[in-house]
Amino acid sequence: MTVERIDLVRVGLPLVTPFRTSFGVQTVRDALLVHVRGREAEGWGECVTPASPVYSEEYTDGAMHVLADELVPRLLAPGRSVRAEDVGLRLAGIKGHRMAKAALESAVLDAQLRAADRPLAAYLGATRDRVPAGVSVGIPDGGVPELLELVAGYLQAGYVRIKAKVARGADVQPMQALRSRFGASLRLQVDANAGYDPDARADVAALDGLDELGLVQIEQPFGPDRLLAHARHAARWRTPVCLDESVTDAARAVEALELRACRIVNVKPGRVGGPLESVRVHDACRDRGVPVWCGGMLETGVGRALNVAIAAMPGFELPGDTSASDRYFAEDVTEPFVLQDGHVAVPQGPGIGRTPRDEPLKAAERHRVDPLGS
Ligand code: OSB
Ligand code: MG
Repeated sequence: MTVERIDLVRVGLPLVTPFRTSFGVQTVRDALLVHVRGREAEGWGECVTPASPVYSEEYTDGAMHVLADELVPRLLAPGRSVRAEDVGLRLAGIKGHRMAKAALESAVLDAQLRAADRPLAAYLGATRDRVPAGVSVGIPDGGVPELLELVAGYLQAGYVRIKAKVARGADVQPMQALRSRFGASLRLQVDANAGYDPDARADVAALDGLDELGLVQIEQPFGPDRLLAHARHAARWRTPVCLDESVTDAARAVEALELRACRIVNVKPGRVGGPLESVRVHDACRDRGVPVWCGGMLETGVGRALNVAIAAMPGFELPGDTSASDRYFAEDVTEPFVLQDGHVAVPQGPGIGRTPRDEPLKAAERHRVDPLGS
């Protein structure tokens, strides 16, 4: 792919429902899109950073800065040619900033595949043309009654499993309420976003209480670096532990599995540094018989298209947070993803198979940077 121009496009999309986790509440998706224009084709990638460094160290202003001042200049120049397969190595001199790197690698990969008229799912070795959709439900301000109502709506819409966010003081009781309202057959899992202390008695008691509820998994109870703490408690629980924040690349996934810190891995292309590292995480887990599923970061249609293609690979044995666009936004920047019979269709067009439309993109645009000054 021969580069001609690149734009970093910051967009703000209001969420249809506020999204509260153990690390705070989001009401707007503050997203950063990377638009690469090459001689042969254009490509899009989404940087999934939140506005503040609350999920990991990364945040959108920082990503914008590191992309504009470090990553883009190392990788691209007008007239220079680049392959997605080389992006990781070429950017390895910059430490961390995986979400920013992932956005760039995704955009280059999209352009490269569009130039070759090849769908991303085929490139990734996907084996499905649609993927089952779960939904991630925040902690509602209205407490248990609002949670029950939200979940009823999602089940009515067809979502095949519910992931509920939990935090100190909003854990066992609301999950028990979901069990009594929707019964033992509800596919229910929880995500703590590292909100618990493995050495605090009250926290461990709450997690032990969740372990009684027949959950599909408990996601990231403790801090990202606490692999041994995860292993210690996972050994006592019957509910499988899944790691999200802890798994920053394929090597870390292998370490977590060898330490028995988890039995399930959440794959997010942003968190692991790109689509190609996501494939390596998938392959490492598959070799070990460990199921993976595709997480989400409230992506617009650009990041969602990547996630849905990734979720179509054979090791993705559990439903992901690959929800339909209307679960997040009244109007997405791309053609929306829709829920059909509990599934979303894997895009079949070249590259990621979705392109931001002019009108909604213009309406959502807040700021634009042209790092090559072209
Ligand atoms: O931990 O999976 C997470 C959203 C933002 C940051 C972290 C997480 C999430 C979600 C939302 O759970 C999943 C989705 O995109 O639907
Ligand atoms: Mg998570």
